Amino acid sequence: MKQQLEIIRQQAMQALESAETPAALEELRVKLLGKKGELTAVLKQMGKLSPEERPVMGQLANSVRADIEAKLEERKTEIYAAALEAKLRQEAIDVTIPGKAVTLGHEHPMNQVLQQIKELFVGMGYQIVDGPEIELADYNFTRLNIEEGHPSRDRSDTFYFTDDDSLLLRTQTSPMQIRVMEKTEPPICILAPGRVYRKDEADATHSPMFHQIEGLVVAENITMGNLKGALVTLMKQIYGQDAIMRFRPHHFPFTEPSCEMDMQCHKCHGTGQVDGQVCSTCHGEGWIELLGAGMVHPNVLEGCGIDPGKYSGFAFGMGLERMAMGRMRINDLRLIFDNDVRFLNQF
Ligand code: 2NM
Repeated sequence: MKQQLEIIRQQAMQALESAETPAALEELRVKLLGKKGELTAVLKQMGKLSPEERPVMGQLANSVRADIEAKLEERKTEIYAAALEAKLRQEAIDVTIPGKAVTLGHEHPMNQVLQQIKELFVGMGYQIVDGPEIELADYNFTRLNIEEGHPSRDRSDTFYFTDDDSLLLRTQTSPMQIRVMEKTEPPICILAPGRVYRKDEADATHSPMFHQIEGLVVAENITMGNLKGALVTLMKQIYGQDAIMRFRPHHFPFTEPSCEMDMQCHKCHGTGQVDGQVCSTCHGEGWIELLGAGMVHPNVLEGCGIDPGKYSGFAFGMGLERMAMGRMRINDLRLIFDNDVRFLNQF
């Protein structure tokens, strides 16, 4: 019997040592220690032993059981550790593999031109001002000397919010100039860029929403010469030092006198023709219209509490998209709003 027990111990140790899975271990535990197991089978024969032998064999059997249990525990720990190790190795992340490249965007071409214009004017001492896109008709029209019944007030041209036509989406950024003038004692020197809205069908040159940049300078002794200086400086900065400008008389309700500024066409150099064909850039005009401007109307100054006898001012307004299109040689306004990266990536 002693021999039997020693054999069980020895074989158990070997079997446990070579078990590689939790399932194999469990199988061995049942086979060795279970009710129908090998050790139990031996212990059942204890009754046949003499009273002297019984405690000795009992002790031996207990030590065999203890050894098997200890070995089971040891192998269980080892197998779990090995399984964990394998799992970790399998799931390991190789932090040295290069990641997916993030493609960085860049400023929209229109905003690049806006930024350039803002920087130039800030350099000349202008302050950038911002204001509401939902405006009172009073600020958008009346106080800009635009009389009742003027075509720009028409419901087919302007987005109104109310039946009495008192609240609207601003059609220009000039209401901002009014807001500044009524609050500020001259000298005033501001630039007001922003979105404006007009009921236009979208085509290559029109959009119901576009951007305007308007400027205003009010102080003592401001003349048309100051206006020309500021605008020629701006255009040469944007279109090149060799750009040629002209001023034409025009009419705006809010300025007197008023003018428009054109740039000589860079493609046909003012001739309107390229290789005997009508120039496609200026449509044969020889000039490209850039902006409107003028000396602020005395009615407008007075309406803001500024004495037109003491102060004078100039103002100008231009379309940002049109500037960007000329600067970046873009031929369709809609490309600016589509936000197609294939287009945007070219700038
Ligand atoms: C333009 C053309 C000419 C203009 C006038 C004013 C104000 F408020 F001072 F009267 N702001 N902007 C102005 C003048 C705008 O846009 C084509």
